[in-house]
Amino acid sequence: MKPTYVQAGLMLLFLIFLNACSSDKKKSKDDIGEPNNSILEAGLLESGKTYTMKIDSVGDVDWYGLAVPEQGYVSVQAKQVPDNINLNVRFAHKQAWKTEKQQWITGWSKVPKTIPVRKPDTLYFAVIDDYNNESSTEDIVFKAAFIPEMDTLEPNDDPKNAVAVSSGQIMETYFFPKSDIDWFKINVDDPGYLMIQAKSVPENITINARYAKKKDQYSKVENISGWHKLPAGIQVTDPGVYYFSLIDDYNNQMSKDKAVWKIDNLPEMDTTEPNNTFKEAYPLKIGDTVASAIFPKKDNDIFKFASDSITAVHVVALEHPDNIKPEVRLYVKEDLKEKSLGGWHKLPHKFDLETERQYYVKLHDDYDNEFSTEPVVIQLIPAEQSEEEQND
Ligand SMILES: [Ca+2]
Ligand SMILES: [Ca+2]
Ligand SMILES: [Ca+2]
Ligand SMILES: [Ca+2]
Repeated sequence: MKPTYVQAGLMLLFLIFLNACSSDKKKSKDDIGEPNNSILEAGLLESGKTYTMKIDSVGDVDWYGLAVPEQGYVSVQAKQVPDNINLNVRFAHKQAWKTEKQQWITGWSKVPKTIPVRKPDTLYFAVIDDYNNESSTEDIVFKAAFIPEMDTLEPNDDPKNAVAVSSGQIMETYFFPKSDIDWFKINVDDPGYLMIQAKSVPENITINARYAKKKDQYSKVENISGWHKLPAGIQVTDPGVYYFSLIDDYNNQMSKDKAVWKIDNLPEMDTTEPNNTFKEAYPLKIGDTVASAIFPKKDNDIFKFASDSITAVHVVALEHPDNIKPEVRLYVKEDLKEKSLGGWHKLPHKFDLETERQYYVKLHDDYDNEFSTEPVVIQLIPAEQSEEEQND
């Protein structure tokens, strides 16, 4: 008897069911299998699920894809990698309509690797042995995972999308993934200082900050400081928009925990500023007392005075903050250049002078590693010839 259409239909369904079972079995072994040597053959992965793969011939390239539902990150990790294999991964977008089917968006880098992804898309990646000169029949266990965005201020990887902040505003940012850089900008109305301080930072992260500025509104943002660990301050003598970027110090750590920090625009507390160059030296007379703050870190305060008929001067510190160890150095102008007369001296210190000369005295903290908004108060006291010297 001929099977009815219904029977045939049922048989077909049964076969489909069997087939589904067997492919399920295959999937449960998580081998999404060769061939996957090009982006067009890439096996689509489920986020966070572990799979196995092999670099089973020299030069084997395995392609995979992962759906990215929204802005976030994609991480590729592997375990049980055979000793002779160094897995490298490179990410790409698919461009089906072009001759070159993959548009690379990163270089090759070691697994594990996490990259930011700004838009929903299917992200593809290729996995190889680093020099394409090793192979192994052993299984490598790997997974790719989508990590939702935790840093609501991203993307802020360059000055063009710097996040505007205001003085004292509590900021929460994330240094994720490795080599993440976060840009910010602040409008300075009143010259003084900018000071970035952290309240809490993930244990493995050391924030470094660098300041930058545009010469005018049409020019590029240019760095105006080196990288400094927090607290990181800078003197701002002109009003305007100041930029700054934050990174982990060696760009080799990342964290899904937040860093909490703020930037303050502090008013000038040091009436002798700006006094950071010999040209800007703050004028004193022998006998004067002056208060200046060593702020921010590495601040130098330069003063100038004329010796007139005086042959020696004591520089004494009448008061200074506990953390600051003031030191001074004497300079004189020679052939239009300032020349130091010896090294740094702890206070009090007596300097011998030639009469009728212009001198400069530079004040700093001994290791340039401390700063304070409280002033160092110094006085230049004309030295009487001591009795000892008179007796000579
Ligand atoms: Ca970030
Ligand atoms: Ca960033
Ligand atoms: Ca100062
Ligand atoms: Ca200064």
